[in-house]
Amino acid sequence: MKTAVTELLKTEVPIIQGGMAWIADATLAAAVSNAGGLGLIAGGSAPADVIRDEIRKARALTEKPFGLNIMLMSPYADELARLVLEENVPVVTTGAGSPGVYMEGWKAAGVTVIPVVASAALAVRMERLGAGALVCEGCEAGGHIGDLTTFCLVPQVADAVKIPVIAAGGIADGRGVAAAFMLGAAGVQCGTVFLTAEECGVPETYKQRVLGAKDTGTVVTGRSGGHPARCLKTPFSRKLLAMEKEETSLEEMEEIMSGSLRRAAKDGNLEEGTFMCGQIAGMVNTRRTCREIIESIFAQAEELLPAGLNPSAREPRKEPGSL
Ligand code: TUI
Repeated sequence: MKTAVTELLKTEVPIIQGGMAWIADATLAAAVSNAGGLGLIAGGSAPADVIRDEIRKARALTEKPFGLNIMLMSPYADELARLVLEENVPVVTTGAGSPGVYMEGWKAAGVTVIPVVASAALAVRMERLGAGALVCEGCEAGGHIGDLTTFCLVPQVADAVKIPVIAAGGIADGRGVAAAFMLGAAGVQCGTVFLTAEECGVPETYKQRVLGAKDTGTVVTGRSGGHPARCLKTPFSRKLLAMEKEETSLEEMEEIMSGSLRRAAKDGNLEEGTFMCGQIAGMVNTRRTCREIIESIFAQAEELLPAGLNPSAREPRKEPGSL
C-alpha cells in the first residue's frame, strides 16, 4: 500500500511501531522494519551509549530503514539528539514535548523529523519548523497522553497542515487503518498490538495482561502531576489512583513512580511497575509475529477501503474544512 507516508519513510506499508520506553529495542524495531513497516528504537530515559548499541544492533538485524524515538522529558534528550546525527539515523520521532530546539540541526543533516503531537496548535508549529510528517496521538493510546481522542485530533490536524498525518491511539487492525485514512491520515502508528508480538521482549506477565485485558482494562494515572499516562489496571495503578484521590504530595507520587516503567517492562512487577498499554488492548487477543500482525492489518484495510481510494493521491487542502 503506497501513501505519502510510505514515500517519505521508504517502507512497503504505512505503519510505524510506537517508540515504547524500555520496550522498543533493536530486536522489535528490526522485526517491524523487516516486515515492511518502520520500526523504532525507544530512547526512553536511557543514556546515548545504551541507545548507540541498540542502533548498531538493529543495523546488523535489518537493511531496511528504522528510526529513533526521543522522549523529550528524558534527562538524556540532548545527547540522544546528537546521537541521531552521529549514527546517521534517517528518521526521528519525538514525544512528550516540543522538539523545536533540535529541528534545525536535524533538518540540516537531512533527518526526517516526525514529532508526536496531541494538539493542532503544536502540529502547525512543527510544520513551520520543517517536520516531514506528524504522528497525531489520541488519548486512547498507552503511555503519556494528551486530552483529545484520535477521532477528533486526526481530522483537525489534517485540516490544519499540508504534511502527511499519521494516526495513533486505538489502532490495531485494518478497520482502524481504514478509519484513520477516512479522517485524513496517510499512515498509522501502533504500540499496544506490538506489545504481544513474538519479537517483543517484555516478560510473559506483561503479554498475558495485554492479551487478557478487556476494553475497560486501562486507566489514566498521573493527572494530578500534569503527566497523565495510560496503563493497565494492576495493583500498582490502582494504588496510584488511590494516592491521587487522597491528594498525596507530588514528591511522594514521583518517588513511587520513579523507575516503574522499567519494573514493568523488564521484571513484569505487578506490584510496583507501570504497564503502559492502550485502550485497544481488549481487541488484541492473539500471539503473532510482527510480520503476521502487519500483513493482517493491511490485508483487512485493503479490503475495507473503497476501490480507488489512494490516500497519497489526496491533494493538500487549501482551506481548513474544505472537501
Ligand atoms: O510520549 C509519548 N508516550 C510516552 S512517553 C513515556 S515516558 C513517561 N513516563 C512517565 C511520565 C510521562 C512519560 C511513556 N509514554 N507519546 C507521545 C505524546 N506526546 N503523547 C502526547 C504528547 C505530547 C503532549 C504534549 C506532545 C507534546 C505536548 O506538548 C508540548 C508543547 O510544548 O506544547
